[in-house]
Amino acid sequence: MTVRNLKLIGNENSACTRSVLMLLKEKNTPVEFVSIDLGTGAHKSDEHLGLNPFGKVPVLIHDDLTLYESQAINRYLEAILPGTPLIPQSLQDVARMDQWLSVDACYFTPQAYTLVWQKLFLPMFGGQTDPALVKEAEEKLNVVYAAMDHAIGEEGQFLVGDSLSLADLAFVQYTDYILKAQSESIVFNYENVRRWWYGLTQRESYKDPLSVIL
Ligand SMILES: N[C@@H](CCC(=O)N[C@@H](CS)C(=O)NCC(=O)O)C(=O)O
Repeated sequence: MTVRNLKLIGNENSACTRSVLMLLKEKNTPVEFVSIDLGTGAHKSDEHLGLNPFGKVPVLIHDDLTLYESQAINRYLEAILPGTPLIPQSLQDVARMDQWLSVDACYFTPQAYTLVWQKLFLPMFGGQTDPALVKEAEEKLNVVYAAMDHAIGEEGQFLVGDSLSLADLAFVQYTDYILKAQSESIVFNYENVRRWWYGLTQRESYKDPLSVIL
């Protein structure tokens, strides 16, 4: 079964958008893509706020469904698309995956966003990095990466079980930005996280997520 008429509204450089594109690439599913210019504030227009009242990307439109929040989008796409499953089989592993998705939403992405904004983007817009905010975010992210290191384990390649799941997709893109923001020590302090990262970066879905765009 091929699923057509998927439309994704996002930005090519947005971590949350890329997480969805990565899933689509894992499923070899093409998508119509509408690029929103975050620099000009197009995501705060009345038109976009009508799709996502929080003024963020990405947004998925499929038939009658308009859906925001990248992890909700990924779960929906996982449910409707054929291909290798990205949800584990055992109930215990599903519970572990859900735990990591919650860690992502509560402890990881908000801190990663602060760190990346402060170190990478604010200076581009002429602002000044606040070292105290960076320090706090790095300390909190250290706790997350230490927990991830433990979950991956000495032989492991993935956060849950022995195959890629939605949990891995939730952490890849902001890890990329954390590395670009030159906070690599908080990622690479951890041997198992380092192996996890290098494994994921070998995947076509990481190397070329934009190739699913029609
Ligand atoms: N929890 C949301 C976060 C969405 C989000 O923060 N998107 C960013 C791009 S990664 C955005 O739209 N930033 C623009 C802004 O905050 O003004 C998700 O996973 O979709």
